[in-house]
Amino acid sequence: MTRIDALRAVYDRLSDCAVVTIMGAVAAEVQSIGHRPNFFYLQHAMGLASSVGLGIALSKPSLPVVVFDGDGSLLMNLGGLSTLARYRPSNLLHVVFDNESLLSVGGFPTATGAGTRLGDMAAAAGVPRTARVTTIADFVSEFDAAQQARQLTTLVAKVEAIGPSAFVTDLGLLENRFQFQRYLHTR
Ligand SMILES: Cc1ncc(C[n+]2csc(CCOP(=O)(O)OP(=O)(O)O)c2C)c(N)n1
Repeated sequence: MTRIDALRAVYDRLSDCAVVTIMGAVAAEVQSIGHRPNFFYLQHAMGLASSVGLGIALSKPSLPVVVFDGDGSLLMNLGGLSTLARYRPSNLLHVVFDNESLLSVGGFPTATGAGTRLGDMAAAAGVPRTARVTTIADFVSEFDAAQQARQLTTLVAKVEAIGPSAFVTDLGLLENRFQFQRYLHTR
């Protein structure tokens, strides 16, 4: 499974959620499918997308929040899993695209290729629902199940280490920030 195909498969489900992505390849891929005012790309603060998603989910309990994280990013902030689990907002879906790689900075391997299982780590931290998928069909079905369950979920999607050929955007960081902030005020 490629991440862009997985993103395309759930794109229509993202219109009524606050969406937070990590920087780099994922952000570029989401933008290549189509930016929306409810999408925020957390540039530079590596590892903290789930923490930003947690804050939004806790402050807007009726708003579904989806975080698109990466294996390298999550490994930089493993303590974030225990904080997610401690507050366990029912409206937060934490998707981790595990490509076993720091793809955005050249493709250096991460520990998940050597056996580290992020879903198990999330479960051990206390995240009440976890799943691991390797196909688009399972990704979509677990994505839907997580949103229907109304329970904090970490969904690990094993994906190929393939990304966009270039990270081109005409969306400025501040423009994205203010647009997203305005979106949150409407919810
Ligand atoms: C604190 C910090 N360290 C390093 C970087 C450089 N950096 C940007 S993206 C990235 C890799 C992210 O890896 P992963 O979360 O696995 O996502 P992928 O790039 O594979 O999609 C790195 C190391 C950074 N932005 N911030």
